[in-house]
Amino acid sequence: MAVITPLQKARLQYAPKLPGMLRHGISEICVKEGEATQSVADQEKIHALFPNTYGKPEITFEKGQNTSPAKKQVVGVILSGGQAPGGHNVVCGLYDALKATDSANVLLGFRNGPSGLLEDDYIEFDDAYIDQFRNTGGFDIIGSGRTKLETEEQFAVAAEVAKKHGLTAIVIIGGDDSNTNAAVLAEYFAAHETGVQVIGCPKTIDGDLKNEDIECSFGFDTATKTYSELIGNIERDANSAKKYWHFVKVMGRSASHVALECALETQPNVCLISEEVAAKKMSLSQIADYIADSVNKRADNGMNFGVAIIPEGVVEFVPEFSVLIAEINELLAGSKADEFNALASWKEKYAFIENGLTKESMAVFAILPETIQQQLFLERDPHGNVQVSLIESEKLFSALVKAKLEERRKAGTYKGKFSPLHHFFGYEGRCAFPSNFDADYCYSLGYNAFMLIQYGYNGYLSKISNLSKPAEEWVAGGMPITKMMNMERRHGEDKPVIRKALVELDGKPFRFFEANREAWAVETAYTYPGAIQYYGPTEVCDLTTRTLALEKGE
Ligand code: FBP
Repeated sequence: MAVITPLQKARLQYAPKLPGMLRHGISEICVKEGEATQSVADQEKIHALFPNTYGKPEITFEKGQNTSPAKKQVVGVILSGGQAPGGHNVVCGLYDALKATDSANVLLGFRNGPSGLLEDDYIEFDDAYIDQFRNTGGFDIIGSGRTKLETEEQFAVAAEVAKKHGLTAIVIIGGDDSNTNAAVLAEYFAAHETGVQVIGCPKTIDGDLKNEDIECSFGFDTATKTYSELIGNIERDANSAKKYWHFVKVMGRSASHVALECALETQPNVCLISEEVAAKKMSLSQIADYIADSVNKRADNGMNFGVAIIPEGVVEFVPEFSVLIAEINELLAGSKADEFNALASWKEKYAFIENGLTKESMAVFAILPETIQQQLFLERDPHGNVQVSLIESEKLFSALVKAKLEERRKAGTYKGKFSPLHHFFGYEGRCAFPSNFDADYCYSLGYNAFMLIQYGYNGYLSKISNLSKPAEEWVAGGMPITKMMNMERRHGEDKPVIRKALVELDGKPFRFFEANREAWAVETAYTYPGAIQYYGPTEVCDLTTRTLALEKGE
């Protein structure tokens, strides 16, 4: 029998807060339909691809007589993609609403992501099973996976499985790609008159599934608070020992929302923002100089320590580095990889590389530390491409900075000491106990998803808004997923996809950071957010992110 820690036990008892309008009991929730919607771009193309689910109205729930038709519901739920704190509460909220409506309703959980639906691998939830997972982190309630539901064949299998169980709806808890696929599946089900509805829920710690309708994805709050706690602790250690420069890489795949939020929470000396690197077309050398300037100025003031935050995806945003990666992929395509691997020494391999790269890319390659150079040729994905996300960019930048400082030392402009340490925070935050915000938000998303099902909606994303206010004032409803879509080039084809949100350089969170970073680069302006608090005053326990507060003008 697994040991349950005191915090875990206490969290199992926590009653998540619902939006005020969902607190009256299921029989007193009515729906208000808004205007018909349009996709954010490429309206004609998206309409043509989604003839049955396009243009539907936005939904808001209100207090009033529940007018949904009585119908036994058999709902399937899937957790898709990377873990994000709060996923269990989405399932719990969905289960509670479904059972509160009719105890004969059934919730099935398909195991290990979308593949569970295709393989008909599922469990049927009951109170005893669900109760163990309330307010806990992780996706281990049913597991998650990254199989994509995107082909007609897969949809046909999904329809068969749905028919076998008499499913009335499927809830897909996922990021932008998974919810794009949810929209395509919803359209397929509608076109084939299966009677199965599909509802999505916005998940990802990366924070890149947001738009004018979705204020934030769940998990971002807890993950960034967890990383910020750790970064704050490191800052305090740095400021105590005064001898190390810490280079901290944080997850977030492409977008820098996680890095930016952590910077707003902890006020480090440096934080790179990939979107800015791309906009300014910064080279590796320019980025290294930018960091070295902070190291240099602080050393001039007797502070040979500091903290720099590096977003996971930054190297892909450095134009010259992207070209280098593309050339390496080309250089090792097909049988050329075997030829390269057969070479016995790094010296021979280096000559092969020198021969195959353009002069410009070779110049970029040449300034990389040897460990990173070798990493570029070791870590390949199943298609043979360099796995950029595995590049230890925190080590790359500290090595480049070191080289810059040596040049400055020779020129007599730097006299400090530089001892770098490296960290990568990602998995540490993805399964943390959800903050009260994520526990409440996720439970509400799941509860609300069931209301959308009960009222017969298909192809909608569960939407809870007004999130910077107390939960009582949150607004519950739904938005057609097609509203968030545009056409993008993917694998050589134009595809309808939910537009991914990168950090906006004219947005309030970045602007705030930009206005303060020069001072933070030189001073020691660290802030220490501390651990997530679950019990205590609301101003400590129910804090949302700085990003959300700034976006909302608070
Ligand atoms: P999702 O987009 O599926 O939410 O995953 C986000 C993420 O945590 C990224 O931040 C990270 O780059 C990636 O997953 C890591 O994936 P994996 O766990 O498969 O290594």
